[in-house]
Amino acid sequence: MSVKTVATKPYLDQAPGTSGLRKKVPHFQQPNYVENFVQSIFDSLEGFAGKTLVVGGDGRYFNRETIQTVVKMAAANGFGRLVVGKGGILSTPAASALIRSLGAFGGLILSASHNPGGPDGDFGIKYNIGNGGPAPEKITNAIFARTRTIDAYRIVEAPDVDLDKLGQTRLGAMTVEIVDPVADYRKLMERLFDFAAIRAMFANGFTMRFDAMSAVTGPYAKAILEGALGAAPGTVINGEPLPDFGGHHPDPNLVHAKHLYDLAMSADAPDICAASDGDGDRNLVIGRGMFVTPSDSLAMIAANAHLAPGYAKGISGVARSMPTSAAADRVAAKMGVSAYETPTGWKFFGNLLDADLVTICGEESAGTGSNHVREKDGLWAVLMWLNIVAARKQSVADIVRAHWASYGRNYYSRHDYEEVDAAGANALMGSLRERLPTLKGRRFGALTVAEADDFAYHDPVDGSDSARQGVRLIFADGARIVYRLSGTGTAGATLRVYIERYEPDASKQEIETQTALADLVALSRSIVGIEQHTGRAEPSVIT
Ligand code: VG1
Ligand code: CO
Repeated sequence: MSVKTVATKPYLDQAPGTSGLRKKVPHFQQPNYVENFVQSIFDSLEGFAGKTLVVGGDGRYFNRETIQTVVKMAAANGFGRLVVGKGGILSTPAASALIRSLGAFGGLILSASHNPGGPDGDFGIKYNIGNGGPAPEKITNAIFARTRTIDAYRIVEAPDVDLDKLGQTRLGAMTVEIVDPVADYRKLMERLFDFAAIRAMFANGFTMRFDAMSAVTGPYAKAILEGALGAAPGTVINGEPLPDFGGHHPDPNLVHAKHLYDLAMSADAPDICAASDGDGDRNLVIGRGMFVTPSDSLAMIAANAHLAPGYAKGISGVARSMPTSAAADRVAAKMGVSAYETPTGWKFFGNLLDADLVTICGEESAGTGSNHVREKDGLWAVLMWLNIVAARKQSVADIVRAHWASYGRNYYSRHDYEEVDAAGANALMGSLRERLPTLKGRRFGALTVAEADDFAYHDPVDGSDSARQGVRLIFADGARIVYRLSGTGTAGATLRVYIERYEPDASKQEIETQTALADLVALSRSIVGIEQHTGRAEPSVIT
């Protein structure tokens, strides 16, 4: 088997964002674009000779081609074993689980998550380390630096590997192993949750609809919900992963999964409706007549996790990303466990989980997870809710209302101004950052700014610092407006505005969310001049 060294020139735009490198498919299809990035990853790592690399993706367009490239480059760079999900499929949480159970050196996950796929859609490559989690900034910074100087990559000349045939083959000195993408993950879920109780609940007439959005979760959801748990056939819809997700936007939010929301609010709603995103790490949970916001879901899972066998001993702590509502903090305080606030992106939870400072983590962007892997996990969150409902023998709506009554409700919404002009968005953030010192103490109608800062994080485990992670305006009554620019978009800039207000009074907890937040929403626009800077009077997506 001959190893070729191929000369190449750097691309200057290969900076990993919130979750790996994400670009449009045609961008990735430029000559050597994938090869440069993959070689830069390998060049930034040490000590992997003879070790195992896990590779898989969400099945989107360009997944298979990229896997073939990775296989040949991994062999040329000296990995000993490459483990790939059959058909090139591995959900993000399943890849994380596999890296951990195999004791692999790391893994490459190919996905652009909830962004559309297809020839003109999005693609992405992310490196995960041996704990199963996204590489920390120290590594992603090194990878980016390498992409800017790279002058050659290594690849073996060999025919493509058959990704659809289970079993082992050899490529030079490296073993290539095609594995069932679901088996390992399913066993892990069986260990964490009370499958017998959930199965009995389905046998007694509990109903569910799970929309896999023609993305990666279909095979997992069918095997676990309809297979192991006995949910009625047809519970899982859009269960076949398609390279273009059927032309849909596989983002499980109230905009792109509106049909599910409408079903959950209808007269013949199932007991629970749920969905997951392109790569299977996000979740949407809607009980009959009751949407559970992701921030609330995190708090409620933290409060009830002990009902699941895998968490019966209790939790060590809870972490949330800074823009996520503070609902989980109240649970942690009452339980007497620690609460951490991190920058956006799952990579910041890894150290806290490894050090057992926290058990449960979550983000407002429909991500929840635990120490079972080092990624957020969509199906895990859904199974956790099923376990909680089975154990409490209450509806989702009753559990949510009981939680608000005892902890208070954090009204919460995120307003996204998507694909706006990048210069305008940067100017908005720049001028807001400049004005920060002058905002503290100022009054806007009934609202007084108590704190105004740019969030900075000091990692208590490795001592690393991450600055400029989002601007927070915190008001005297604890309400918040947070501004940050997305790090996952592939066109223009996306301004995210996060709005939150706490309501302890149980008689005022059933107001429609946008109504409850109306004053803050209006201020969120006027205070920074969103329309002047972006040309948008209204957000494109409200979740
Ligand atoms: C978004 C979310 C963030 C999440 C990230 C990756 O990032 O806000 O919470 O961790 O996507 O999720 P940003 O930088 O666009 O706000 V996924 O499911 O796209 O891997
Ligand atoms: Co995702």
